[in-house]
Amino acid sequence: MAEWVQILTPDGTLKEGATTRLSEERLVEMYRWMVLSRMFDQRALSLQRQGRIGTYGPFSGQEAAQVGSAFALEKEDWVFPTYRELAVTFILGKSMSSTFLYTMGHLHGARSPEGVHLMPAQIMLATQIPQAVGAAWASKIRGEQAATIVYFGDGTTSKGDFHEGMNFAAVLGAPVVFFCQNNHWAISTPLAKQMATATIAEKAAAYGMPGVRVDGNDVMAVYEVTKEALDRARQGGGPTLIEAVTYRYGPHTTSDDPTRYRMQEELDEWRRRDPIQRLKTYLLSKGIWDEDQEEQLKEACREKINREVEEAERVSRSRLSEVLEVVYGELTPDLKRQRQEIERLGKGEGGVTWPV
Ligand SMILES: Cc1ncc(C[n+]2csc(CCOP(=O)(O)OP(=O)(O)O)c2C)c(N)n1
Ligand SMILES: [Mg+2]
Repeated sequence: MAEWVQILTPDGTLKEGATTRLSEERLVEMYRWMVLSRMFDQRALSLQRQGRIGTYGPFSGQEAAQVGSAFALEKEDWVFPTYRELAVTFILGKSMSSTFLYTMGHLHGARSPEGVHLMPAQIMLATQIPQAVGAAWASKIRGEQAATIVYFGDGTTSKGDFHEGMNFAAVLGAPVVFFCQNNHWAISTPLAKQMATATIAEKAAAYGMPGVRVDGNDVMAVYEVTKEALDRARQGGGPTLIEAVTYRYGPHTTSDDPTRYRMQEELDEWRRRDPIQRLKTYLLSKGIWDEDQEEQLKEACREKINREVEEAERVSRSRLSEVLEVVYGELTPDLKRQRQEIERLGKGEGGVTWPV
């Protein structure tokens, strides 16, 4: 395996000579977020199977990459996520109920909380990358102390927008961190069919920026490399590419069946490097966590997730006319005409029975 930054090894002990600047309290806080995120993920999967939410893209296995990087962010920073970074959005303050609403096709589910620099989840691969570079460049021009982080997957590095974004960021010295969650698969396409380089991090050299490869299942190492990159960006040191090496346990989305293209042995191998189990082992060995606390945490998470599901299910369905209302502050003449058409259809003309 190519070189990477690692602090916490899969057996839950610190690598020889490695230290973390994270306090015990912060580590416990990270652990709580990781457990809550995994339980959310499992619940969402089961809700989809019951037909209570729509298509869902699970992220179990990738909690350390998400929680570690989110903990390195400052309030002023800008965040551009994909569909996969739900744990990041929870830490930034997006509620789980609004995420459930999103998966139910409710328009308000895409909304970020007021005052939080979080963009909506991007599904069109890589398109968020040049946008994030633009946002970072704007921060630089305005002389703000903010950095931008943009998330994407391994497969996304094959798109032109990734290369354009990387080049512009380096040329402009934009304060942006490119955070790639290399989970080894782009739906059913494995990494080896995606690129001919040994790592994603090494691509940074071609653009003139640092590239860092990190054990993405090691929350301490992910925090460390992300914090360093964000601090450097805020201090005028320009962009960084981070490759967090991790694995998704579940299907790409609920419409996918990974048993058709992935070997069980590969999954078993990654489960032995589980990000949550290794942090738990560490916390137990330090005496800052015990099985009673574990039980209490799981019970509290279950209750919280139940409340969030109930809250989402209480919200009435989006009205069809809302799709027009959320585009502009004031409707354009063309959208007004479309609204009239929707109202006409809603009255039953054309046999349509959607809520309008
Ligand atoms: C422009 C574009 N092309 C194709 C797709 C369909 N698509 C959705 S996710 C995906 C694979 C993405 O893989 P990766 O970048 O590794 O991210 P991951 O889903 O593994 O987190 C593809 C091809 C899309 N959403 N957008
Ligand atoms: Mg991937």
